[in-house]
Amino acid sequence: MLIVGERINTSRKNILPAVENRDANFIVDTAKSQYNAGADYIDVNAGTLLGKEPDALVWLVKTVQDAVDVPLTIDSPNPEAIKLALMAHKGKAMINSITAETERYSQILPLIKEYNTKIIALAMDDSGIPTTAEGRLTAARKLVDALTSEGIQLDEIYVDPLVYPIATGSEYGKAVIDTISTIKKEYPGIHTICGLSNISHGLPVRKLLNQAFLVMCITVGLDSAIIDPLDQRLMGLLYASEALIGADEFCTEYLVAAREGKFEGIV
Ligand code: THG
Repeated sequence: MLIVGERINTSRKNILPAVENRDANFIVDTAKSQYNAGADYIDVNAGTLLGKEPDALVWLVKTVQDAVDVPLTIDSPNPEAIKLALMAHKGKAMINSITAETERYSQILPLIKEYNTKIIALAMDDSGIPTTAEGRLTAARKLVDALTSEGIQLDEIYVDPLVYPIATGSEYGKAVIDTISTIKKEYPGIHTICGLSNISHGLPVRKLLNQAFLVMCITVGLDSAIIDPLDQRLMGLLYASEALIGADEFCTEYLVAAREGKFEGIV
């Protein structure tokens, strides 16, 4: 499982002032704690700063990578900000994200090629975010077929079905599950990724829903997740589910996590 740490995002109340004040220590601590908890990539998102976003994103890339040897997912609606962030990035970045929307697609594709990045492919097109699995699959297939025809390898593509709150439509969880399972069958070797926490928006005891949803997604083949790696129970369920579904050969990752004490305090 490829784990992307989600905590460096200006939509979080502690991160916003830290970025505005260029508080490098706070950002480095947030990066290190996620890395030590098992994050393979760290997401950086300064999207709420709008006009000040490009400078902030470049500062985040440099600040994190000066302190921690970890690649980043560059999470931005702004292609210009993504380009500047990629210029500052060391190693193999992941762009978050491309879509099948005509404009977004044409702006992001050259960046994937020029900077040889991994890419998160959102299952949406010019008609918006489809609510059904079939609609998401149509958008995802169009996008994946276009990317592969440009020479991008399936192993570099992370399809994100886009998670909607089940409080706004009781079938939205199932739509994500069906999208993941179908994409994995149709494109062997491709990756799937989710930001899980949107599933529980508007409901009480959100962590319970996030945890159950992660297990369900892993069962049908989710192999990457944008999560808070400091949530020990979520991480425990992640390692356990991977071992149980046969995605962790010889249960190696589960055993290492147990030996490192990652499950202490949750059982
Ligand atoms: N797919 C892709 N990228 C994404 C998302 C996705 N990037 C942004 C988001 N979704 C994933 N990242 C976060 C980051 C922080 C939080 C949730 C998702 C978070 N949320 C708390 C909440 O919702 O209650 C807020 C807590 C706080 O304010 O501190 O922390 O789906 N490709």
